[in-house]
Amino acid sequence: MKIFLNGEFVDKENAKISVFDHGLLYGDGVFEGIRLYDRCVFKLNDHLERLAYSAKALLLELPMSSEALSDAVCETCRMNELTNGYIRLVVTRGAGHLGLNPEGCGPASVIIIADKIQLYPEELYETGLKIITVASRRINSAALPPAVKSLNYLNNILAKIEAKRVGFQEALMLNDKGEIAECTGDNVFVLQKGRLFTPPLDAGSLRGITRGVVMDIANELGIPCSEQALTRYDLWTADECFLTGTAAEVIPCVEVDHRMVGEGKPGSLTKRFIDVFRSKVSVEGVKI
Ligand code: PXG
Repeated sequence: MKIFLNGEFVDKENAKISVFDHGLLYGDGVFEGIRLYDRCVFKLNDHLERLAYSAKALLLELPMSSEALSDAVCETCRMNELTNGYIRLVVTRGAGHLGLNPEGCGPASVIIIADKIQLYPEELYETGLKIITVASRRINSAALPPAVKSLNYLNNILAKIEAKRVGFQEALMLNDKGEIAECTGDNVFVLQKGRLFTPPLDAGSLRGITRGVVMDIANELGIPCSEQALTRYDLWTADECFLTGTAAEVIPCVEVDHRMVGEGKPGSLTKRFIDVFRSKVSVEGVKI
C-alpha cells in the first residue's frame, strides 16, 4: 500500500509523522472520509470544500490547493489500483512546540490513505440497525462548531463505546437541549406520514455529504423534506428511520431506545432511498 504523505508516495511502513505534530498532541487538524465507487470518487468537490471550510474555521492554512488535493486523492487511488474503496484525507497542524499555541507549527501535513472499506454487513441493510441514546452529548456549538470536521472525535468515540458496551452498534447523540443531533458518524433521518425530516445543522449535526445527497433524492422523488428540531419522541414514533454517512451510506434503523420503528423492519421509502442512492454513486463521481 502506498500512502500520500506531503507530496510523496511512501510505503505504509514508512508513512510516519512527527510526535511533535499538533494533530497527534492535540487533535489539531481536519479530515474527510471519501468513497471511491467503480473508479469514481463520489462528491469529491463537496468533500474538498468541507475540508477547506473546516481548515478555515481552525485558522489552519491548507498547504495544497483544492485542485492539487483533488489530483492527489485520485492519484492515491490509482497508485493502489483501487476500483472501490474508502479514502481518508487528513491535514494536521504540523510539528511544533509542546504548547497549545499553533504559532511555529508547520508546515501542515497532508496524508491520504486509500484502502478497502470495512462495511456494515450487507445483512444489516436488510434487517436494519438498532440504536440507543447515550449519555455522551454532541459537543456544544459554542465550544466547537459541529460543522468543523476536526481530528477531535473523543465525545463521539465515548458515545460509540457506551452503545457497544450495552450491545448496540450505534449511538444516538443529543445536543445539550436534549434534541437529536446525530449518531457518532452518521446523520439521522425520519419519515413521518410521507414527509422526511432531519435535524438542522445548529442542532449539532455535521453537514453530511450523504445527508445532502439524500435531500436531493427526496426532491427528485417528490418527498417533502425539511430540517427540523427532533426529539427522541419523534424517533420513537416515526414510521421509518435511517442513518446516512459516507461509510454507512443509507442504512435503515428499525429500533430506537427499545422502541420498534414502524413495523420493526426497513420501511418501503427507506428502501427507495437506498436504491436511488446506490444508482447514483458511481455515475456522479470524479473519474480517477
Ligand atoms: N456526522 C459525523 C459526526 C461524521 O463524522 C457524518 C455525520 C456523515 O457525513 P458524510 O459526509 O460522511 O455523509 C460523519 C462522517 C465512521 C466515521 O467510522 C464517520 C465519519 C468520520 C470518521 C469515521 O463511521 N464521518
